[in-house]
Amino acid sequence: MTEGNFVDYVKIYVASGKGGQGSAHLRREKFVEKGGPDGGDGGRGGHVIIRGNSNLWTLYHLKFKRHFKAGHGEHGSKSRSTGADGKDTYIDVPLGAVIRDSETKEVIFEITDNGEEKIICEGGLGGRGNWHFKSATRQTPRYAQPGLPLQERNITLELKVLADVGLVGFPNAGKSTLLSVMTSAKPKIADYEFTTLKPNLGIVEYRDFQSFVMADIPGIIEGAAEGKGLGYYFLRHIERNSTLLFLIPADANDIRKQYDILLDELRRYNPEMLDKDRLIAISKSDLLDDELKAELKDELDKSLPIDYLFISSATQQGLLELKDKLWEILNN
Ligand SMILES: Nc1nc2c(ncn2[C@@H]2O[C@H](COP(=O)(O)OP(=O)(O)OP(=O)(O)O)[C@@H](O)[C@H]2O)c(=O)[nH]1
Ligand SMILES: [Mg+2]
Repeated sequence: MTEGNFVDYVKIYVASGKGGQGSAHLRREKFVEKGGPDGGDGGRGGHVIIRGNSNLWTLYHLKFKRHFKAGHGEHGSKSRSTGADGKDTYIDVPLGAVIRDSETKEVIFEITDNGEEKIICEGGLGGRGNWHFKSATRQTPRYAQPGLPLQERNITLELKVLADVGLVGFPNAGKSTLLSVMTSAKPKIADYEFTTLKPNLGIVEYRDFQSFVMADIPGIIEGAAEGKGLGYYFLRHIERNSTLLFLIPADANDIRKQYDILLDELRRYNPEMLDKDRLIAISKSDLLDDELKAELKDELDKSLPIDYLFISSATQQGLLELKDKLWEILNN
């Protein structure tokens, strides 16, 4: 079974660090009679900070680590020496991550920019050392402030925007194979239906270091919207894709009919799915010889209502053209 890398929802526990305690040290030196207070301040506890990272596309990296704690501030010490601040903990998230309070479900904030940092739990302030409390009437205060306590909470991270291109097709259409040749993702591929059980994401590198994300989901069959096959549950993963790439194999009996069935399942699942940009790729075109291809082309030019192109993951035929076309659609 393929283990999907497509994680768009995680619950985690975060806790900042406690503030360090202020010191109540009294200076004592051999020949100084009243040394006086010289206790330094405690350090601040570490924050837990959420940071946007444009190289991330899913929350997969957070799936197995559920607890994030920052370091505690160190205590102050003699000679007014301030304790070190606790270490901040960073949680990197993809852009478009929405952070909610798990209990109230309220949105706390959203991360939209690369490098953007927001504190989710503030570290406790360090306590002040005793020398701050020295006054005319109290020359040797023997107390200092404790550090402020840590903050903790359970939060939910959710992705709003996941991928740019979602692959749609019947089982065995070659979706996972296409993902494996266009990206570095390594989904399971096999000559039987429902090889893919969980969605997979890959990053398609485009010219000039630009890229877009492609999502491979389990095959859709007629009746998917009513729960047949695996289609229904996974359709939600392409709900957020801006563009849908329909994959229909060159050896399909009726290409137009397959397209109509797929489209109908999407519509029944959620009519808004039809608002997305669409493109058809005729996969496994290496199965056609030139003559067959010309014949099919004549037919498809008449029967298909939207743009299509011939591709083959096996021979790489049409893949550059496909990239260009997708890029053009995504940037319009
Ligand atoms: N000849 C040829 N065969 C292909 C091509 N692409 C995929 N196949 C074969 O088609 C079969 C199905 O490929 P998959 O990529 O697993 O298909 P899928 O759409 O992901 O299937 P599900 O995960 O079951 O929905 C495999 O045997 C592939 O080797 C191609 O370009 N040419
Ligand atoms: Mg597959």
